[in-house]
Amino acid sequence: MESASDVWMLLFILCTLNTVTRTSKDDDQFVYDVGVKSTPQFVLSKPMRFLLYEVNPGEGFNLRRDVYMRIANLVLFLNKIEPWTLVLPPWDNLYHWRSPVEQSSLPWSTFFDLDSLNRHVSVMEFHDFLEDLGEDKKIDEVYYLQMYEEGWNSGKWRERMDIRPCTQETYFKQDESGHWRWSYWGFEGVYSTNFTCLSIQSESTHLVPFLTKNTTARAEELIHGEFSEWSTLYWTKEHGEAKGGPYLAVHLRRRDFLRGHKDSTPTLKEAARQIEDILNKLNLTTVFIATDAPKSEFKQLKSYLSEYHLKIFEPSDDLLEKYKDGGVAIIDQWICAHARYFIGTSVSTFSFRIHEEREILGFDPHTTFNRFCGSKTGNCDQPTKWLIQYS
Ligand code: GFB
Repeated sequence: MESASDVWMLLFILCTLNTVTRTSKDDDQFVYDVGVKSTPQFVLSKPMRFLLYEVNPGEGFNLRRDVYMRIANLVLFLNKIEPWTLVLPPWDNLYHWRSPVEQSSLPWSTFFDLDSLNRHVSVMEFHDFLEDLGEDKKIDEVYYLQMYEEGWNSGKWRERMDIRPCTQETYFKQDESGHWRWSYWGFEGVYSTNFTCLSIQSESTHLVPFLTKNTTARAEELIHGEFSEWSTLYWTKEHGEAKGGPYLAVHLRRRDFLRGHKDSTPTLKEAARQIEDILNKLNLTTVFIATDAPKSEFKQLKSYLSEYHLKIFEPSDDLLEKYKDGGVAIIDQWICAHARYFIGTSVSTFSFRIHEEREILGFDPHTTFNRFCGSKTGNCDQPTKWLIQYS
């Protein structure tokens, strides 16, 4: 999907646990129990290494899902060389989560099926990882990824990485004993003994040589570009023929998008005009609205479309307590994914994930890869059609 490379500021946290023990023998492959919870068995004999990451604090749920895929693919490549487990960063009071329910330090199992994630690469929850660390919650190394101070230099993109002084104040602080500390999503007592800023201009999988050799040499010299991040993802069935329920679904992003993307985000009146147009073309009368708009804006939108049936998903208090804001967002996305036709908001990763679900479900791409046009433009470029390649 859309490149998130400009925003996936991450910190990598590396740790090695020497708790791998052999548990059984399968032909000539040894199967190892890695000594940690929620982690599948490995067939490698080297000690397990752990990769933990974090994303810029202000980023939202779907952008984080995108970053997860990038890091998971990095771990996939790391595992070709030695056994690595991806430690999942807890979900902690995200900026966009506004409901009053408690949403701090949430494990990934709140929203995702870990067994499914484990089928791609070995993952574990942060709290399980800490339990395995024991009393001394020491992490070996922290790399704080930053942009090059001088930008792209020659103005041309080229892969490179260098250990550099930190270009700005980071949220890691060193205590009197020299330990580097940060809040670690509300888990106390975690620290690292090494903290390094790494200027980076690179695709995630190009970190493989750096992480496996763990060198402090100029890492760009170690990079080679033969890996395609997605080359291991393939589909063997044919494209489906999903039709969807008899409703139009839209994802209408508001709030920070009205400031950050004001040219491509429509006014409510303009959105209503575009919704009405499509409803008439499709001969439909019902539209499902997924939105982060405040209630007052939804009311206003409704007033512009009074001849049609406008639906939103409003969870009861019990459901909200159970699913939290992240779960409610997934439900919104799932309803959008099953509509006859979908219109999203330009550059929203929330909309991109709906495109992806619909493409997987087998909808005609013309019913999926659509977006609202901003008020000024009238008509606009539609989203790139990221189609599954079936083999
Ligand atoms: O998902 P997300 O990364 O998508 O962030 P963008 C938007 C968040 O806002 C979601 C809420 O995770 C939800 O918490 N939200 C947005 C919604 N639309 C809806 C909706 O229709 N229904 C529900 N239930 N919730 C990026 C952010 O947002 O936009 C960045 O990740 C930054 O932090 C950037 O703000 C400008 O790609 O839309």
